[in-house]
Formats: sequence, C-alpha cells, structure tokens
Amino acid sequence: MTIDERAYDQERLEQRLRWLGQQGMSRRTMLRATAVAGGGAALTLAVPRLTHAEDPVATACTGVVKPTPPELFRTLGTNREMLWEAMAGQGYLTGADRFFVRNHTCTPLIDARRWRLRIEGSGVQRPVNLSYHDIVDAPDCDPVTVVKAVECAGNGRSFFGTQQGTPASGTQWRLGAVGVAAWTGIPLSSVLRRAGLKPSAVDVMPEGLDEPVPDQGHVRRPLPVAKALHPDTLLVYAMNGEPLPPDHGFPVRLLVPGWVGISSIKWVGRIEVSEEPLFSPWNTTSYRYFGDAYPDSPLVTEQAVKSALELPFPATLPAGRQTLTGRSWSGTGSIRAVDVSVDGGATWTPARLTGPNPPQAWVQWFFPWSPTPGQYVVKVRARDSSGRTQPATVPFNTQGYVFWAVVDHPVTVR
Ligand SMILES: Nc1nc2c(c(=O)[nH]1)N[C@H]1C(S)=C(S)[C@@H](COP(=O)(O)O)O[C@H]1N2
Ligand SMILES: [Mo]
Repeated sequence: MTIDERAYDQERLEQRLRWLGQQGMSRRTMLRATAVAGGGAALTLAVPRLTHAEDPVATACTGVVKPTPPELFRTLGTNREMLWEAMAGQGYLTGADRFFVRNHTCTPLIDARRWRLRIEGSGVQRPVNLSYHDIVDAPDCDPVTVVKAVECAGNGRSFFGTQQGTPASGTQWRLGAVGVAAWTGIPLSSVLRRAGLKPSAVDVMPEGLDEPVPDQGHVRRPLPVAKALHPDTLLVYAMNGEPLPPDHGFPVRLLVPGWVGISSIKWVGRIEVSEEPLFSPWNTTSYRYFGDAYPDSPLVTEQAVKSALELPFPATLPAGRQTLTGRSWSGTGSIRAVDVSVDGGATWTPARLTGPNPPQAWVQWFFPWSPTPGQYVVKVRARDSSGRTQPATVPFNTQGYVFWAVVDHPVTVR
C-alpha cells in the first residue's frame, strides 16, 4: 500500500491493464482503454454501474444557498470565490459566511433524516447503510476535529493567462478558492472497517448526491485505500463547530487534507470500495497535468505552497506607514518562512509570522510598509516544511491546475 498517489497511479494503470487482459481484451483495445487523455469514458465502461437509491433524498438544484454578497465573494458561474480583502481583520479560521464554494452543478438540499451513506463494492465483506445518527453518534469511535485547508486545484488558474501569457481553460479563479476551517467528523477508516474492508481492496470512491454532471455522472473520484485509511481522512459533519452548511456538503462530506479539493466529496451518498482499480472522469480526463511539460500526464493530488495578500486585486492604498497582512499555506506541511518584495522582486524582506501554523492549513503574517505615491507590484514568496519555495513561474498545464508561482499583486499608492 502506498500513500503517494502519483506512484500508486502507475500501479493502478498496470492493475487495470492486467484486469482488462483477463477480460480477454486485445492489447490495442486495452491501450485505448487506458490511454489517459480522453480515456475516461472507455475506462468507466467496464466498471459495473451501481445505482443510487431509488428514493431521492435531495431536492432539485437551487444554486448556492448561503448569501454571497459582493463585498465577500466574486461569482464565477456556479462557484463563489472568496475575496481576500474579506479576510483582513478576521481570525485564524475562515467563517462559513466567507468560505468559497465550488459546485460542479449546484447545492442539493438534503433531508438528514432520510439521508443514507451506502458503503459497498467488491472491497468490503458486507455492504452497510449508515444513517446520519450512525455517523454523528458513532458507537465505535470518538469525533475528531482537525484544522485544515480545503483548496480547489484550479485556485490561481487565471494567473497562467495574466502572468505567464498562456491562459488555461476552466474557472478563472484568482487566489480565493481556498479556506481553512475546523472540521469535525469520524475517520473514514472506522466506517470502512464496519463494512469489513478486505485486505485486497485497492480503491475507495466516494460519490456525491448532487445532480450529475452532463455526460460525466455524479461527482466522484477514487482514493487509494492507504489515503482513505489515513487518520485525518474524515467523514465530516461539522464546520467551525456548527452543522455543515448545505453549500459545504450537509449532511456529510469527505475531508482529504492536503489533497486537491475535488478529493473532499460533498454530500456523500455512496462509497464504492473495490478490489479493482477505479476510474472516473475526475481522475482521467480532468485533475491530471496535461501539456508539453508533463509527458506522463500525472495525477493532480497534493496542493503546493502559496501566498495571498489580504487586499483587493488590484489594490489602492494611501501613502505612509501601514501594515500589509496576508496568509501562506501548503498541502505538504506547515510554513517555514515568508518573504515580501515591494520592488518587483529585486529585494526581499521577511514577513513576521503570527498565530497558529499547523500543517496543511495556513499561517497569518504581517509586513510593515511606508510607501510613497506610485505604482507597485507586491510579491509574496513562502517556503514550507517540505523545503519547497514558491517559484517565479510554473510550467503550463492545459487545465491550469495548482498555480503556485509568486503572484504579482498590483498596488497603486496615492
Ligand atoms: N459532490 C461534490 N463534491 C465536491 C464538489 C462538487 O461539485 N460536488 N466540488 C469539489 C471541488 S472541485 C472542490 S474545490 C471542493 C470545494 O469545497 P467547498 O465548496 O466546500 O469550498 O469540493 C469538492 N467536492
Ligand atoms: Mo476544485
């Protein structure tokens, strides 16, 4: 068992080739079926289709449910991007009133009394059907609370175009598709054990109850079993001490810390556990790095180290003494150092870190500045505990995932 999904994904493809071979497929069909680019449909064809419960627990699409006023959010299609200036003066956590929303379709309104979570597939000894009560008052384990970021893989995507001159397709996020909350739930491992997880299980695929995406089906993405068993991988029912809000997955969502947001499936209704490698559009045709820099089209799995200023984009500031504030975060550890440049990158000065700095979340920092009137580009560069420092540029990938280069923040001082 490996927890490095990049390495596991190679194994997953090899397992799949062997399995397709046993099904008597020709080598040409096998290669076509496992070709990563555009292979999603072919790959999912051979997987037995398990259907949703007949009795719907979710009402029709209503879009985003919570208020998302323009002082706090920017609307991007079905999504809401947090405005970074809305985090200035806030505490460590992102309140549910400010937390970004990324919906492939829209927020379902689910009746928790009728909601069930079905765990089934060849990787468990017996399918189980759990109620909300079974999760919230789980008899066999105590609730766990973790402070972790959820960040969209596409966060920062617009900078591929505006900063590097190579626009990428998809939602044009600036840096506001990230938030940090205290998430309470029970380890996914505890419910997998209740279903009698087999040692031969390889993939665990949670599936959302939101409306299916046209031609792609319900939002779902397999996790290697080792990541599913990680003690911080939770079935979450509370956010910052309150029941999970509808937009963030009520009644229950998955939380997969450090990994791209798509892993943290909201409104989970079914988890398929399989002895065969699993595929969905979300680990074949999307959430992979495609492009000249990535001949092997690796999976997008871990989040990188990034930084944001708590200022409008672009910002206008008065001249004179003031303090710039912001936050830096990483999917692979905690933050070691943050440097700021106000002269376009010629010189760098350390920012002062303050407050909590847990792994896979963020740290707040501040930087005293006394500018005279003029045009500035403010740059912030963080280094994390895995030793990675934000680079000046990142290689292009066609779907614009994980833009982690230093962002040029335009500031006019009057
Ligand atoms: N069922 C379901 N789960 C989902 C999604 C979705 O559209 N449907 N979006 C994913 C993506 S792409 C991200 S970035 C996170 C966003 O979580 P949030 O909306 O709570 O901020 O949820 C993930 N889980
Ligand atoms: Mo996302």
